[in-house]
Amino acid sequence: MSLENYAIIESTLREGEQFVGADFNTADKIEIATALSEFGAEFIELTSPQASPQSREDCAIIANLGLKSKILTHIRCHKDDVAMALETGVDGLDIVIGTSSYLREFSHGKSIEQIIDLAADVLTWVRQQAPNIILRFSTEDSFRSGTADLLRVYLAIDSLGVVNRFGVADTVGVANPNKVFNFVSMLRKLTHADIEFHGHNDTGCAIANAYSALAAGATHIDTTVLGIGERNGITALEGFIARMYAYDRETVMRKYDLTQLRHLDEIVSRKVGIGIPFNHFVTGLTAFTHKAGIHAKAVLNNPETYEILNPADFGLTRYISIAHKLTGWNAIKDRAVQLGLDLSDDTLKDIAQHIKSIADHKRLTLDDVDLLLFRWAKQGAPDLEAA
Ligand code: HCA
Ligand code: CU
Repeated sequence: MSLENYAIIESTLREGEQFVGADFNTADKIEIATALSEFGAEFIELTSPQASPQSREDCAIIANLGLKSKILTHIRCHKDDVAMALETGVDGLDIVIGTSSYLREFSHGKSIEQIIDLAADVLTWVRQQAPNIILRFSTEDSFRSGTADLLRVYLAIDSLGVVNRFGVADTVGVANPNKVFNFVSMLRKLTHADIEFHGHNDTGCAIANAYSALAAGATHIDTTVLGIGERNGITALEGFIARMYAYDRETVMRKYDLTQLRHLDEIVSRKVGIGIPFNHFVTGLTAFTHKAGIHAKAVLNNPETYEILNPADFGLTRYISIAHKLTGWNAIKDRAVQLGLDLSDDTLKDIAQHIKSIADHKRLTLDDVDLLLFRWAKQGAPDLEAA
């Protein structure tokens, strides 16, 4: 597969606004949209202008900021929503309608025939109103919809030739990479428009599912910063980037300014009142921390031994943790060199053993290790009983 032409539809200002902690005001949205554009997100998706008067105003404000990213808004399959969205000056409309039996029964109450008729009417009308608008049509809860039903809907819309992109949505996080691959492959063979994947992370597959979608011929992936969204969210931007970097580093580095990721995470985490999870992709506190002596030694010789992501490409640095019982003398030596201390290898091995024996009994900090190294350099081996 050749995955160079995918685009990110960054939905922090739409799906992300549905995260329980999110309550973005106009200034917040401008700051986030500007940072996303600087990062290089090809598209930014905004909450429907129908959601509230302020949402409507903000859509127009962001659509008119002149950002590099194209601005989309996410609306229901209604002409009223379309008309209001077109007035805001956005570049594209992401239209969605539910197709699963749950949504048909408990949400809008329409049959598959009615969905096709409504979608055909609305989408054709949009194309007449706005010949150049980017138009996407998506089925909510695609992976719990009958495949035959879904194909009927997509094929009927495809035959109209009015949409630029189809969306496939794993609304409840039920899909897995095989299912996504199979369905998107089938859609790719049978239809002509681009394909977008939107995947929730309830069962931990959102990033893998997005990758599978691309492998099967999808062209657009929905993400949010820190993965925020309904419940536990969707494909995290940082995780998706990490995945694509592991696949093809050059393409990712050419398309996006990776050094902006940490900044983006800081902005969003502050605004939604959560910390960046310690184990988050790329930006988490421990993402580039090495601990065991065996790892530390190899990483000091060649970081790639234990790193698929180079922290420097993200404007970040690696950290080698040395103040613990799994430490090794190579890592201690590296620290001694950083501190400007000249200690022989034999001495450093003794120091490492000494640290291990202390760490078996109490928690150490880097300051403790530094103190020990300074003392040892100045006074030689301490009286072990006293240490
Ligand atoms: C929603 C549901 C949605 C839509 C995705 C899409 C989902 O909140 O409206 O438009 O492709 O997960 O199905 O986010
Ligand atoms: Cu969603």
